[in-house]
Amino acid sequence: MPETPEQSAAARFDTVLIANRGEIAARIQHACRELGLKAVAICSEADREAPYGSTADSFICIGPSSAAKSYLNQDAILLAARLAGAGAIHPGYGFLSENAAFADAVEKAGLIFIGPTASSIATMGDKISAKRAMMTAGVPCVPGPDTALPDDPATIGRIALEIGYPVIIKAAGGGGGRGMRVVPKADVLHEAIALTREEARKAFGSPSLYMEKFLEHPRHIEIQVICDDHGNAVWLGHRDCSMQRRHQKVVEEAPAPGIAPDIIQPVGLACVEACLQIGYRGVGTFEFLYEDGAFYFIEMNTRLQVEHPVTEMTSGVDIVQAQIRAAQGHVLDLTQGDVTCEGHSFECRINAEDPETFLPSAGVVTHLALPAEPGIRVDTHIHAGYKVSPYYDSLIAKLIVHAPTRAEAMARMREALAGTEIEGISTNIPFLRALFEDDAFARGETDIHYLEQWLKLRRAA
Ligand code: MV4
Repeated sequence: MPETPEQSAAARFDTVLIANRGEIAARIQHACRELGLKAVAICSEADREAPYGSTADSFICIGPSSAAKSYLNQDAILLAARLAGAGAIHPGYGFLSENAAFADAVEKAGLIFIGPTASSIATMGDKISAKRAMMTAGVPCVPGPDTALPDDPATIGRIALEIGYPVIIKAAGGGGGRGMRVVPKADVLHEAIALTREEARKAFGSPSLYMEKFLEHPRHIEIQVICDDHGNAVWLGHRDCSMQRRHQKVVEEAPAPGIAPDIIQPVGLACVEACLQIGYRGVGTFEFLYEDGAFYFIEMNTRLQVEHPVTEMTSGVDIVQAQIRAAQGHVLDLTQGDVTCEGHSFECRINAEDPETFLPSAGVVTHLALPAEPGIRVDTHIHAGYKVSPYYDSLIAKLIVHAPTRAEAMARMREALAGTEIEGISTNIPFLRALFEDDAFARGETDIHYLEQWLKLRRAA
């Protein structure tokens, strides 16, 4: 007799090892506790004093401060999971979260990887196979072939002419802004191909490249999905993540301003259809460029993302809990008709960095005050006396606000930023305060280049 979905779910796991650090380790631990699951925290030597270590059911130091020897050490993490009796591993974001070999090793060790299958991760990790899967599923993509560029220069030249200059050359193994080169016109095409191929070979171990139309002033819009193991998938709305510097997002918001529900709706449904076609499980994000009223798929992220809270605020869905429940084998407890978008949400990433040079700033937090008014959420692992380590990402807190309208949410973020005091280290708070006074941003008139241009003008002034 086949098990019902609920029967198969019951036995899957009751203890989760959180293979991450910082704010997301704390966030995942909260979700585990609320689901009645035990949480195992791990740390490197630099994170021995991490506050979420003392609130976890077990806390295991797995290696030295260098991430390569700790948070990226697959064997050490699997050993810790075995020692602590964990039945599942949550990878968070970064580190091993999109490593297909790790997802495979977790499953081979008899544990559940809280994420999609290794095969889904591998398909989306190869940006050409990802694009092919999306085109097959009817997701709108950037003009250009869903196959690798051949070696023959004449054929490459014809492909570029057919797309129309400017084009962009991207490495199949790249993503997130790595391994790409814009080609403005034909006379520099072959040089650009040769350089990008060599970089790709070195950085990703594969010379495979593809070509797209280069969009000059798009916005970065993404769609959040959640899927179960039983053929159910929903999209939870969209976010605008255009406010970025050097491919690092700084401010995110939901919903994306100025995008009418009826133009995003078919895109969201196409994402859901793609999930069903590829047998996707858990949470995922479809990244799009949006220009002149049209959406163009660029990449899919197969992990929980830093900016998931803005979608939690507008949809009311706890995305981390939903992700863990999907990994347990539960049937998704919401249908597309249940999903709503209420009000507006912003997230500011608070980084320990010099506000002018953007160099990481390590040291002890000597004073900390955080806002706690209604409509304000702070996701952080730091406290007064916390030592910010130079070893890892500089993200130390996320300030998240929710209000009925975008203008009210902006005002609430100004209040939240005014109520945030961090001393002892430098942070980007002064810069975020200035950004939330910017008129064009307030009007929603930004694209992926806006922040870098704004910084340039500010420096010149
Ligand atoms: C593009 C593009 C313009 N046209 N593709 C950068 C990150 C990676 N996810 C894809 N990226 C881009 N792909 C085409 N066909 C411009 C970018 C891009 C970008 C995209 C999203 C957010 C910020 C960006 C900053 C610079 C370039």
